[in-house]
Amino acid sequence: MEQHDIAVIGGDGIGVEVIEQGIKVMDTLGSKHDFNLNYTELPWGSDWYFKNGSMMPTDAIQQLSTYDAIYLGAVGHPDLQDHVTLNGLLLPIRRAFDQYVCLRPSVLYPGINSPLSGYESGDIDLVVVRENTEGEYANAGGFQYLDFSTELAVQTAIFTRHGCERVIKYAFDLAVSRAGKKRVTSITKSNAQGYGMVVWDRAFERIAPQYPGIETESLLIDAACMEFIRRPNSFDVVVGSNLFGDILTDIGGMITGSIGLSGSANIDPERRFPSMFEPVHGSAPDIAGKGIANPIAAILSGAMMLRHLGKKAAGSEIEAAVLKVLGNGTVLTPDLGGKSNTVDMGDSIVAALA
Ligand code: GGG
Repeated sequence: MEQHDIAVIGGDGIGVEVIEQGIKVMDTLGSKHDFNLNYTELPWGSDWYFKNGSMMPTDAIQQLSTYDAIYLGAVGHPDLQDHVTLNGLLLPIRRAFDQYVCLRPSVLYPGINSPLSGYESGDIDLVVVRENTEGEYANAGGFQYLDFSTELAVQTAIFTRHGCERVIKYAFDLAVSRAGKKRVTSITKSNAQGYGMVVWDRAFERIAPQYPGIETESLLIDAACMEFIRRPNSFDVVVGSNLFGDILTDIGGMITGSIGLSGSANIDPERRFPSMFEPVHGSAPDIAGKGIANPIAAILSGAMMLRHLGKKAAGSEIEAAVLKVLGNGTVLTPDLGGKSNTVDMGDSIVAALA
């Protein structure tokens, strides 16, 4: 039986609740698909911060490097500033392991109503490929005169030719492999951001001709936000910078019914380091502890992890079970208009696997 060592960081808020369901679902398939996931729970996040003064230990990256993959819930706590939680855990992990591709699909599933009228299941089926290690989330900048009336900050976005080209190339390869519209949309803002985004555009223009079978378009981020609402069915693969990808995938979640359905993968495509799988949503402190969070985003992130580990059939089986449960429409969490709880949803997906 194949063994895989998985580092589990439930993190904060609903992160812990939804990850439990993901583990339950994945474990259901182990013996059928000949794998065993050995989980190590790492109690890092905001509670760790309150006790130790940091979001994770100083040797966290060293510890994580020994695992085959990382399965993460969420970070964010109402008593901690968000830049502390994000810069103390999520972003350093993505950078340290060069997880330069963040894959975030947005699919309108059976039984789910889009808030946009006129779209049926399957009409919206796009994937955002978000640059995940540099751009606007590069750790470059600083404060001066903090707490004085002259307080100032410099926040620098980093766009390298290498960083842009590799993620754009990944997006094109994905468009070739998907049974989609064979279309790559580049998201930019080079009219206003006349340096970094110009390097981005130039990389896109250099890579695109290498894929003559793929249609291309380039949209400014503001227009892209509008077009995600106006013509979401026209998109196939969308490639954008770290910040733009982050924003667009929240819109992608909402137009496909709920961000509680959006899984994601932070991937090192060269497989030198562990990749990390996490729901797109955050810790949702308003519903944390109530047991009503939708675990599907975490469950679908688990399916992406299994695919990455080479267990493609198991990943597909989980996706099919999710579609079956949503299509039945009897077990729905409150974000989808239902009254079921987190465990009910996890259990019904396990039952659908059987
Ligand atoms: N599930 C991951 C999580 O906690 N996300 C919160 C967040 O703000 N993420 C920003 C990002 O993905 O860059």
